[in-house]
Amino acid sequence: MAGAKGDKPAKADKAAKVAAAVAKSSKGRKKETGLGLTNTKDGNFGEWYSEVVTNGEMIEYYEISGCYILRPWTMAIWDVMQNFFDPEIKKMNIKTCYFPLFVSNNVLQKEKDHIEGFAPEVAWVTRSGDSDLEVPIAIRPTSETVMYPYYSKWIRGHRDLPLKLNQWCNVVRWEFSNPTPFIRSREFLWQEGHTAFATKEEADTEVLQILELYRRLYEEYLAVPVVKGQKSELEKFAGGLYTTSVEAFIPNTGRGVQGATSHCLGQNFAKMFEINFEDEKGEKAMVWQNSWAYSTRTIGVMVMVHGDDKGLVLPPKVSSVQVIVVHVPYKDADVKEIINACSETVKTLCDAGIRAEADLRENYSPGWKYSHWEMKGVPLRIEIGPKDLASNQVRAVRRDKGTKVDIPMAGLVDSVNGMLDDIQKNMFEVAKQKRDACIQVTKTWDEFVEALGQKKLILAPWCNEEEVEKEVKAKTKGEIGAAKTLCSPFEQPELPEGTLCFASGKPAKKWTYWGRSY
Ligand code: 87F
Repeated sequence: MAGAKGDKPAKADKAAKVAAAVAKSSKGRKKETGLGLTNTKDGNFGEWYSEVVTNGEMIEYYEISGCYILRPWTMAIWDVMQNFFDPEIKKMNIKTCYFPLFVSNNVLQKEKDHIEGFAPEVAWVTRSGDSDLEVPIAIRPTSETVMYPYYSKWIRGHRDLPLKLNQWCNVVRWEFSNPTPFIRSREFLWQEGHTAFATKEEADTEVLQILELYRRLYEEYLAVPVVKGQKSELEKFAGGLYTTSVEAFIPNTGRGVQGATSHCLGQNFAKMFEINFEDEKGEKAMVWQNSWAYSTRTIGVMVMVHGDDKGLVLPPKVSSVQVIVVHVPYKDADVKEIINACSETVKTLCDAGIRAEADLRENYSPGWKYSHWEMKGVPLRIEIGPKDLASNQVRAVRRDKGTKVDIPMAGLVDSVNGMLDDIQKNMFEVAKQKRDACIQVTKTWDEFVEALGQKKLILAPWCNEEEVEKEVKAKTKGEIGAAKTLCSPFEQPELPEGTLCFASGKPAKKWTYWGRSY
């Protein structure tokens, strides 16, 4: 991935920054590090991203390349998403399970045709202690081959169907290109759903139900606009029948990013793993299968879309702290009284179900705390000083817009709830406007090449031929990666008779999004 920071945090940079900040600190407080980011989102996106996730305390870099420590600030977001998604799939009668991390070579190879392209990414355990294992054991890169032998065993008759399982787990894919926290890491967390049905219709219906949950996860929780659509034959999961996805876009880099996928596997795996059942007529039939997943990549997309030059900007719905209360002590003021007011405020908010905390540390100045919590992306800051106390109000500052308002203590909960709702809405609207401003309709090859150079999200009429997509890929191959199809949106603009494919000049079959991607 071009334009994104690779492996190592710029340690030297960081040390220099801290030293400079300490030197600048007029009050000479040792801990005053000035905090700000050294890179801007527009200036050097890759370095900016790396700084945002580390300074925001989401990620710590680890000594093994491509592996990252997910800190509590990250896991709290993951928890909120899981607390939305898991009950939704349970309503669909999907059950939780857990299969082992390891796969034998034998079983992994069963999926040979489909695993072929992925083989270089499979990690193996070859030794225990000093002795070599008799046969190496693979670490799951995904769990089709782990699970489906047991689907074959468990499914006998039509009464065993549907079989609908989901597991929350880690997987390992030994990527070699440009590791990036959340977006491309060698180990990541995800949920993987694997379902089997008696009919294709049931499978088709579920594919879209799950995709809609993924859309809601992005749009309602992460405030990131996505496009629902179908992958091309070249970009779909080769083991399946068809792949649907939600696609996000990062305006700063001009790259699309596959947000989550929901596949209809058809009967390919049923054939390979002999997942058969006796139908109602007593005849032998093969199951229809789906698989679907979203991963910790979702969090990286959210950071890239919303973050700014002050750091993270978290949507209220997923932020582990929605309101940070900071006391502003003035000389001669009654500090105790201010601190009490802060604690009272936090209690009032927490009692109303708002995730609020106070930062009452005395060895940091209010200014330092403001930048600290801005860096961590907390949606709303409440400041309380002597003047606020006197007039029975607090000062509220929004992370998304930076706007400040005084709100009366009476009715605080309603005001804060209103502001949090508005921040959530506004973040989505702003992200959508920025995304939409990048969409470029192109009808000819020349327009396409120009738009690609301008980092656009391209919507073009296409003949839907695999050879043509391969040609486009080959012709746009460059240092920063080739253009490919992202998806054909389910919501198709009108395609008038006689519209031609932008690339081949043949009759166009559908509108498709194209671009570089992560
Ligand atoms: C890497 C190594 C080995 C992707 C891999 O999308 C195998 C694979 O099968 C592999 N990378 N895939 C495709 C995964 C398909 C599918 N699996 C279940 C999903 C959703 C969850």
